[in-house]
Amino acid sequence: MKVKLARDLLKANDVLAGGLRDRLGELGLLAVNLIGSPGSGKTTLLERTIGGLGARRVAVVEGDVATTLDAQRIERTGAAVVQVNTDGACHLDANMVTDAVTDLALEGVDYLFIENVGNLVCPAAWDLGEDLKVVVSSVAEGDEKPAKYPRVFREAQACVLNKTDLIPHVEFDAQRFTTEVRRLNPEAEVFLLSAREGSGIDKWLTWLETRLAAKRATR
Ligand SMILES: Nc1nc2c(ncn2[C@@H]2O[C@H](COP(=O)(O)OP(=O)(O)O)[C@@H](O)[C@H]2O)c(=O)[nH]1
Ligand SMILES: [Mg+2]
Repeated sequence: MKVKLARDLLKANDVLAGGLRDRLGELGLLAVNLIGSPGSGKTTLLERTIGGLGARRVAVVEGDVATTLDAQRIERTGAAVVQVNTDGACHLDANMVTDAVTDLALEGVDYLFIENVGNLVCPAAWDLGEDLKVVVSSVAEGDEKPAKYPRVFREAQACVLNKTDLIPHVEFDAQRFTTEVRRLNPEAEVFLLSAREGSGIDKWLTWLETRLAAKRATR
């Protein structure tokens, strides 16, 4: 029975996510679901990405268990943002995001970024109507994370390895990390970057622009 309940919940979520995907598709924007551990640098990556793309082109849904701290950071960039507090839940679901986007003016926006609750496990199972899932990992977490948490690395269209500026200070084998990601998911793009210092950001921004153009070309 428990298994059936979980399946029904996921099915209901998928129906809602499909509706949201259609709506976002009509608006012609690219929706990106950022998934990663707490502290991997999702919000810093967003701040840096908004700086590169231009605040007027970006809207953000911030997911956290509690507080509006991340939404306050995004607000300072000038991008439109709404915070969702899950009150204990370890992931966002399509219902929360559908509700959140009604508070965002999306006309003229090119990108909707959804920062999921910091967690490498739960968010992988929940479709949020996004076009792309991106997993954000950092060198401070260790190079074996793809092997230990394979599902999210398998499902993501891209993997950002953040905090490369710290490699000289931590034991991290970037080759081992990327080899494992490629083994799990040969199609995934892998970006090695430092959201704090900006190195490697250009390739990430170019990839986003390419994906946006590709989505619009199929409309
Ligand atoms: N050294 C370094 N620190 C970073 C980098 N990106 C984020 N951080 C720091 O890591 C901590 C967590 O970052 P945050 O963006 O809040 O992570 P989130 O919980 O995934 O949203 C903060 O202290 C950031 O300043 C980076 O590229 N290099
Ligand atoms: Mg954050």
